[in-house]
Amino acid sequence: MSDIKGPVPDAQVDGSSLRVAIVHARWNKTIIDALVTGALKKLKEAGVKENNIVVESVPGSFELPLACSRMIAGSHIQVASNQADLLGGLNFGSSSGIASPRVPSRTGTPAPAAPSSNQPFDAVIAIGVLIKGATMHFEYICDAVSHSLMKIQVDTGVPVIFGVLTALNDDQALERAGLGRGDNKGHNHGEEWGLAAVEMGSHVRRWGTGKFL
Ligand code: RBF
Repeated sequence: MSDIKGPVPDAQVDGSSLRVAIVHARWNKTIIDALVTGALKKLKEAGVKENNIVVESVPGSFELPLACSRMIAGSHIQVASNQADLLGGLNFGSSSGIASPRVPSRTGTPAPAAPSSNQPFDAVIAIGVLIKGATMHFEYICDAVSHSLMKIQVDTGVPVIFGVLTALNDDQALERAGLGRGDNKGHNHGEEWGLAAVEMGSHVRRWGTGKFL
């Protein structure tokens, strides 16, 4: 029987011009590693360049919202400081008082490829694995993290992909990372998160220029 769950893939996703961050928790690391691998696989298949992918980690899922928020802000600061460095490298001063940008020599070594940090993140994938324990921790963290991640994407306009498994037991989590212990290995949802990042990053760029299908 075919699986009716999950999105119908958008055949047009092209990530070749996108910059994407993954931030993952380190609780339940085996499952996390599989999910991150799945997300990376689909990002690369969709054309996202290796040097346009940043991977960071935090202790647990509770730390994911702050990490996403600061990484989005930091990527804008990175762009601004790169632009300032670039302008600083141009000599606009002249003895006549007339600004004259220095023309780079044609005989010198070719300019290096533009650094990937010259654009802010188009999407951030937040990956965590929360597994219910004996206390109320699970409920509080799931609630706080899911609401905060949604708020960050709406407030910043940068897609934040919800890559947080909220499982009632180990097997549920393992199966959602394609690591099921029984006959059913399940499916690695990290793959959908990678594709969702590319699709949403592309949409938001296009919508930002006032272009609609
Ligand atoms: N972090 C996770 O990412 N997944 C978990 O299943 C998880 N369970 C936790 C259970 C308890 C009792 C505690 C105290 C923390 C847990 N954390 C978990 C860590 C949490 O997200 C966070 O890193 C810490 O609370 C420090 O802020």
